[in-house]
Amino acid sequence: MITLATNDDLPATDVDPFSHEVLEDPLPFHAELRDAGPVVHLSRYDTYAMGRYEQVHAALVDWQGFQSGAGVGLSNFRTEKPWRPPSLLLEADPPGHDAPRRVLSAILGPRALRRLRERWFAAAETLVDAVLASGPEIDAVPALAEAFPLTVFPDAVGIPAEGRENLLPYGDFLFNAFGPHNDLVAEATPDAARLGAWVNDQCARAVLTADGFGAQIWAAADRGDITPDQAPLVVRSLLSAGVDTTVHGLAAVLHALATHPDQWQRLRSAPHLARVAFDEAVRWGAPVQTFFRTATSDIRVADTVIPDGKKILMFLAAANRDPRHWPEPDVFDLGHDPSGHVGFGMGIHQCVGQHVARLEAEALLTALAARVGTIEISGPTRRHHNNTLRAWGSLPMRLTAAR
Ligand code: OVM
Repeated sequence: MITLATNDDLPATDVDPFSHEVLEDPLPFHAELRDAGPVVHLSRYDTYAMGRYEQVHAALVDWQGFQSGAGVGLSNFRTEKPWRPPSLLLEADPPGHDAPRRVLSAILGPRALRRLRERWFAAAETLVDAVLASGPEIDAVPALAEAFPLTVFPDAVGIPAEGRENLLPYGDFLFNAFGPHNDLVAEATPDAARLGAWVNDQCARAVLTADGFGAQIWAAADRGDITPDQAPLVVRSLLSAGVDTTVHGLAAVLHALATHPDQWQRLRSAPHLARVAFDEAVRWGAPVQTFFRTATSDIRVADTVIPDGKKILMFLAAANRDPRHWPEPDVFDLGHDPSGHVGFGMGIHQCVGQHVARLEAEALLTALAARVGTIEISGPTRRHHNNTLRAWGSLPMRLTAAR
């Protein structure tokens, strides 16, 4: 590798950000990364890393300099064959990216979601009543964080009931696959082809209900807004990005509220803060921790020149807690203004499903705030390790009904 003179001062680390030690608690590594400088070389992967808000934000909005089309994982599609056909949204650049993006933005936009609002609020109320009836102690991961998205989202897409148990394992594998080929990937690889085939089968027009997001994507193909061969891949994006992300986003906000009783009481007395609570949890907990980009030329960042074709790992989670940007980054507080956080990304790829995620969170938190008096951790919590997601495996909680 040619090391340019200007790179002589580039800080380097041989820490593996995808090791179990870092995945268990990434916060100390994130602080080291930010303090080391605006760009750090990850020697283990010959990759560049950014942990500060300023550079992560700048890279996210510079799609010309930091492309997605070579993959947003460690694997470089310029030289390696992707494990599945690339996403037309996530793993694409303009101009190809734009038509699928426009189609999905309209289908998942705030106006389009209005018709789901009442149904999702009612579903959340039913779920919370059932959880409260099941006893005071629950595991909030399966009982709430997984149960609610799985109750409303697959129906909204319009996939059949059969096989929905494949959704979470598929997402878990997909988000692991953005990282290196470590034990997390190896352990799930035997199932990946079967899960991928099942997901692909759900994207066909014939299996989708007439009124869901999936059918609306096919209708966009009928109008000529996308081509018919693009439609199943756009449906696949919904099934890829729409389940595990919201599950772990909801788990993050539930954990935050259970460990901050003052913020929980604040939410109860001002339930309109449900959306702020969720965005603050996405900032503070960052369910999607990292994504890569690829340098499209020798590109200067601060005093470093990142060579053409190198992968850059953007630590969204570290940027969301950068004290150079945020006044109280490590505090979870409904009085914060979390806007500008990069937990949903930023720029042309910023989460197209964020309004869906916020509506799910608003429905669930509103139902909880109206029915639950106290919410506290009641046993040992357990993390679930994933190369991209910051996830909870178990959140034992005691819920008491509001009086
Ligand atoms: C996609 C996709 C998959 C995973 C994540 C994501 C966070 C998108 O297939 O388009 O965005």
